[in-house]
Amino acid sequence: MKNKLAEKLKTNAKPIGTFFELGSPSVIEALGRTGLDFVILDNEHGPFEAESSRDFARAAETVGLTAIARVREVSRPAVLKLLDVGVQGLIVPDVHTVEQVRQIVEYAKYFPLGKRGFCPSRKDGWGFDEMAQQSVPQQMAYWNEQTLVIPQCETVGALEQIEEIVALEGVDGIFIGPFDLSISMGIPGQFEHPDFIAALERVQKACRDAGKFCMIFAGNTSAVTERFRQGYDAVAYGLDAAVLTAAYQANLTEIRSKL
Ligand code: 3PY
Ligand code: MG
Repeated sequence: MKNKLAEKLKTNAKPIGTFFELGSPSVIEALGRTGLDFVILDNEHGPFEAESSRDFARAAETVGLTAIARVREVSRPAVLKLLDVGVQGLIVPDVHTVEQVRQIVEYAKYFPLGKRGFCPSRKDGWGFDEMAQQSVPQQMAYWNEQTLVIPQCETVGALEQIEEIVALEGVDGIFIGPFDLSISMGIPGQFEHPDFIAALERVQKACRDAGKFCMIFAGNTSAVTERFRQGYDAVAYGLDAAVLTAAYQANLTEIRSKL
């Protein structure tokens, strides 16, 4: 299946996603009816693993949502299992060094960009989908283009080497994790701190200079619009459990105020 998120990033369509934590394919089906462009299957903070992520990826396909995954760690099995079950990109948390990013590219992209292991899998109908009838080099080129590799900038280490990280071939863009970045900088949650603002501007400039996209998390609706105004290419708005809770809270408060 074509990666619609990759297309939207190329055409500046301002895609909006959310973190998926609730761990039920039904939630994915519901999210697919909201106007969201993508979901991030959170294998870092969420309770589930690759086997469940397969069912979430399948549910996302039925409602036209792009499913990417936040990988639990930089390891070959963690990367391969998620990509082979059919997620269309990886967000890589807790990156500290350029070497870690090289490693993730090696696991996630096929030759010549990396050394991804080749195996027919759910992503290509176990070798029976149309694109799987092409030559092996053609298939590898196809998946390299379709598979987004997105390291997070959320540590001082990543920030200090962001120009080198984003320039790596095989890195498609950067995702800023404001919470962990601010914590790593010693200014937890101080998103208006001049050093934090300067850090974000540095990451955005590095992405622009390298011709790569820059994504960020935003916890409320006005922060989402503000981030797009600031030039971010995509925004992850909140997480499913929090948005659900906030909606019920607001509705219940309104109902009770009228009783
Ligand atoms: C962070 O803020 O640290 C994230 O990883 C995403 O919001
Ligand atoms: Mg984080």
